[in-house]
Order: sequence, then structure tokens, then C-alpha cells
Amino acid sequence: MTQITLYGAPYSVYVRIARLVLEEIGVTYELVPVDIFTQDSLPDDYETRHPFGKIPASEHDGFRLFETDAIACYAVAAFGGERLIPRDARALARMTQIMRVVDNYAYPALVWGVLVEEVKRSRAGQLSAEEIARARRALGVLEDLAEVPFLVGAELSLADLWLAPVLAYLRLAPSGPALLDSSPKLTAWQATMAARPSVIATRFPKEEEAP
Ligand SMILES: N[C@@H](CCC(=O)N[C@@H](CS)C(=O)NCC(=O)O)C(=O)O
Repeated sequence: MTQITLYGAPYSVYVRIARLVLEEIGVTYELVPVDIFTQDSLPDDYETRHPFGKIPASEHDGFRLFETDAIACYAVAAFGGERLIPRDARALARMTQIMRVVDNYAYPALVWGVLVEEVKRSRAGQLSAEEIARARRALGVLEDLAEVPFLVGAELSLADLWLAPVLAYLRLAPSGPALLDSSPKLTAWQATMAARPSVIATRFPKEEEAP
């Protein structure tokens, strides 16, 4: 029996983050398809699940949530995922800092600013100096903050699960590999993460298509 229901699409960065958290904790879940970019296919009541019209949303035993952070914190506390949250004050702060850097700077600059522009809007090789600089700045900040083998040190944390889908998409963009080349710690970290069963189980459809 599944323990939690997640609403969303397998191509979504934030749905994948929620799935990674559930996979790492070992929570069974059902992914109910909600393709947010095809408004016609949205369930009639989806606005009651996510009033801002985004994915993911979740439900557990009648308890509904939206916002990936809230879904992750609930899964950690309700299903025994405490190992994903450092106890040490500095590691906890660093984890939170990296998650917010992903939300506020890396996701917009790398997924929307590089992958979507180059692939969906057919602008490969045409990104402006400003767009490239924004991507480099986000990567540079994360490279400086990153520890090894995981982003906040010896143990996997939510920070790793927040960044993994973003860099997986960046690697699929024409400029992605070259951008990542100047971030050796992140490149090594990405290879470590790519071998995790949770990451393999949640691969984006586009990664499956990649040569
Ligand atoms: N703050 C939200 C962000 C979720 C989000 O941006 N989801 C994207 C897909 S990865 C989405 O639903 N986009 C649709 C839109 O912006 O219209 C969260 O943490 O869950």
C-alpha cells in the first residue's frame, strides 16, 4: 500500500526533489500525473490542492500539502527521515543556505536560463553574456559552498536532493557540460549522486532519451 500521494509530472524539478526525499527515506508513494504546462489536462479540483497552480502537491491520510519544502519536512518527520537533516548548527544552516540558493538563483539561472532557453526556445549557442554570467555565478557560489563527498559534508542531506535535479537538467543543455567543467567539486558530486538508487529511480524522461 502506498503511504503518500504525490501530484505532479516526472519532468518537473520540484516533483523530482519531493520524490528523491521519499525515495531516500523509503516512503512508498503514488505519482498522480498532473502536467502543469497542459492546463487542459489538469484535474478539475487541482486548484484546491495547489492554489498557485504549481507542482508538486501531496496528500497523506487526508493531510494535504503544497510547496516542496513542506512536503519534504513532513516526510522527514512523519516517516523517519531525520538523517537527511544535520544536527550540527553550521551544517544545518549551510544545508538551508544551499537549498535557498537552488530555489532563488540556481533553478532560474540554470534550468530556465540555460536549458529551457537553449532547448525549448532553440537558442543553443546564442545565450547572452549576461545569461552565461548568471549561470556561472550560481554555479560558482554552489562550488564555493560545496563540501565533499556531500554538499554539507560526510552525510547526504536535503541540500543534495535539492540540487541534484537542477544539475541533471543543466548537463542536458548544450552549454551545460562546459559550464559544469569549471566546477570540479560539483562535477565529482554529480557523478556520486548519479549512482544513487533514488536518483536512478527518478531520472527525467529527457535523461532516458539522452544518447
Ligand atoms: N515553490 C514551489 C515551486 C514549484 C515549481 O516551481 N514547480 C514548477 C515545476 S518544476 C511548476 O509547477 N511550474 C509551473 C508554473 O510555474 O506555472 C515548490 O517549492 O514546490
